[in-house]
Amino acid sequence: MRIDIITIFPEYFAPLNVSLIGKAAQRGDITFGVHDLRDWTHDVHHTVDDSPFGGGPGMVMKPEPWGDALDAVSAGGTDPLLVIPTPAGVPFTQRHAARYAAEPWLIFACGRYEGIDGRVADEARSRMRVEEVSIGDYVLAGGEPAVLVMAEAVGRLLPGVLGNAESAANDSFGFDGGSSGGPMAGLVEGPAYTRPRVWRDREVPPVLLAGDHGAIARWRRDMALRRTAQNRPDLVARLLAGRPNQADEEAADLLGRLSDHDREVLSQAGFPVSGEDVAH
Ligand code: JD8
Repeated sequence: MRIDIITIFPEYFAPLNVSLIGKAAQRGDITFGVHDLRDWTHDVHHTVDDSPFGGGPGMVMKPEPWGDALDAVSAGGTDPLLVIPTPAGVPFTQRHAARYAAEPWLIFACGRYEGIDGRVADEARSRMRVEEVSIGDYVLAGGEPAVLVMAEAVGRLLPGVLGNAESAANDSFGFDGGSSGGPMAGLVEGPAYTRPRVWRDREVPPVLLAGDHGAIARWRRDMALRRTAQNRPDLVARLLAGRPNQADEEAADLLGRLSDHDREVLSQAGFPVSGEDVAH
């Protein structure tokens, strides 16, 4: 996979040289190109911003450097997917990460200031696929941190990047690009434990030490259901209701995956799954 990043802070991406993603880049599983937007300015101050038409606070990024930068960077191949982080974008999810991981070439455009002149994305759409995404409902000062987040979420799904001990199949939110995700589909994970068996008078749950893998799997799913109910009631509601704009088959599948035992656990966690289901 090739990932190009256009930014006014190229040094922001030094972290891409370390850990999982760094090793993947060294192995050639991912090829990164980090480009300084100012290379496409022509004035002595390398100006990339100007005051907003219509007034208002802050500055807006000028279209010309962006147009020229995207021309140059996208000229290096065919059919890149341009991803523009913005707080106004669609929520970036594990489903996006899986889909992006199947792309041969991603270009990330990092805005700063109040954002990038709106014509840049529109003009880019005339010659390439463009997606505007947000990594969460909080305000960052620019797109760079969002690109670091997405590069890791995508990079770890590439073949060979995760060690064989790890696998994305058990990811929280579980969507590994398969039909509708792994066993943890729609749930967050429960807690994990390692040695020592006792720490500060706190014991590891005995079920994890007894070697009964069926009981361990059951216990882990119960903990995932309880933690999801506690921390992410929105996910449980989605699981139970399957919101209309969700791919029906995914909702139905997620719902279909709920055993009576699961429903009992959710009911005890305060989620009134339909009475008759729980009874029998
Ligand atoms: C790109 C400029 C800053 C945003 C005025 C603060 C993503 N989840 C997210 N939160 N914030 C961003 C994000 C923020 C950005 C840019 C992404 C480019 N800013 C602007 C609008 C309000 N300043 C993001 N993904």
